[in-house]
Formats: sequence, structure tokens, C-alpha cells
Amino acid sequence: MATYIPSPRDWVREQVELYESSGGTKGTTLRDTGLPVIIVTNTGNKTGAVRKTPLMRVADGANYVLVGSQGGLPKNPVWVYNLRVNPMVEIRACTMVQAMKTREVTDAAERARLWKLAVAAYPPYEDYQKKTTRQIPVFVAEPAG
Ligand code: F42
Repeated sequence: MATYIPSPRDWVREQVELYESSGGTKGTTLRDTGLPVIIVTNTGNKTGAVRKTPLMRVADGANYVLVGSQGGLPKNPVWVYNLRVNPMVEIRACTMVQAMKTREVTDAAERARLWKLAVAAYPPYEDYQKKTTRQIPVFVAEPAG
């Protein structure tokens, strides 16, 4: 079994701990916004370690849209590189845990459709895109198998 390496950021690590230790009944929203969060368990592209990344829950039917915004910072979050190398993830949405396969969205029309869903679910994504010159990466997670 690969080792779990918790996030070096306190607030992120603490959210993961509360979310998982409560079986998905606590810590399931973003701070005071009340908006739902999912936990994406991914594999480190260099360490092969287990990484757990909370992201906003953007649903598209049975799929989730994963947005690599990182608050509009200049660099992509590391999990983006992890998914590019290891697309298989486990996603926890409250009490539901599912094996999923991710793919980065490169088709412009598909990205535009999913971006709209993302902004509807979490409006600050639009401001984050304005803050940075990089195009924010978007992934789709689909049920595996
Ligand atoms: N981030 C988003 O980008 N989008 C969101 O919608 C979002 C929502 C959200 C909601 C709640 C919450 O608590 C956090 C939220 N975040 C959101 C923040 C998100 O959880 C991540 O913290 C953020 O996106 C940064 O991702 P990151 O993968 O860069 O994480 C950093 C903090 C991190 O863990 N860095 C590790 C470190 O040690 O510095 C590296 C982790 C890693 O995967 N390492 C790789 C490995 O092989 O293990 C290799 C590293 C390399 O150099 O390639």
C-alpha cells in the first residue's frame, strides 16, 4: 500500500482529516461559503504516494468537473501533474466514495460548457481566471469500470 502524505497546508490537511474521519458528514463545505467540497485521492507523480485534495464539487450528471484554479495563483496545482500521469482517482462526495477515471479537457467547446458549470457552482473561479495568465486546467472525472 502506498503511503499517505498529508497536504503541507494546515487548512487543507485539516479539512481532509475532518471530512474523512467523520465518514463524510463533517467538513464537507468550503469554510463559510457553505458550498460543497469533494475529496480527490490521487497518486503523487514523483513519490507514488497517496495525496488527498479537496476541490469544489462541480457535478455534470454522474461526472465531476475538477478545476485546477488554486485561487488564481500563477502555477498549476501539483495535483494537475499527478492526474496527467495517474488518471485513476477515488472521489469522496460526502458519504459516497467512488473509483473514477479522470481526463483533462482539451476540446474548446467541451471546456466552455464545463467551465460554465464550474462558475455556476463556484462563481470565484471566474475571478481566479482573470487573475492569472495561465489557462486554468479542467478535468472530467467519470465513474471507472
Ligand atoms: N484547489 C483548486 O485548485 N481548486 C478547487 O476547486 C479547490 C477547492 C478547495 C476546497 C476546499 C479546500 O480545503 C481546498 C480547495 N482547494 C482547491 C485547494 C486544493 O485542495 C489544493 O491544496 C491546491 O489546489 C494545491 O494543490 P497542490 O497539489 O499543489 O497541493 C499542495 C498544497 C501540496 O500538497 N503540495 C505538496 C508539497 O509537498 O508541496 C506536493 C504534493 C504532491 O502531489 N507531490 C507530488 C508527488 O509525487 O507526491 C510531486 C510533486 C512535484 O513536484 O511534481
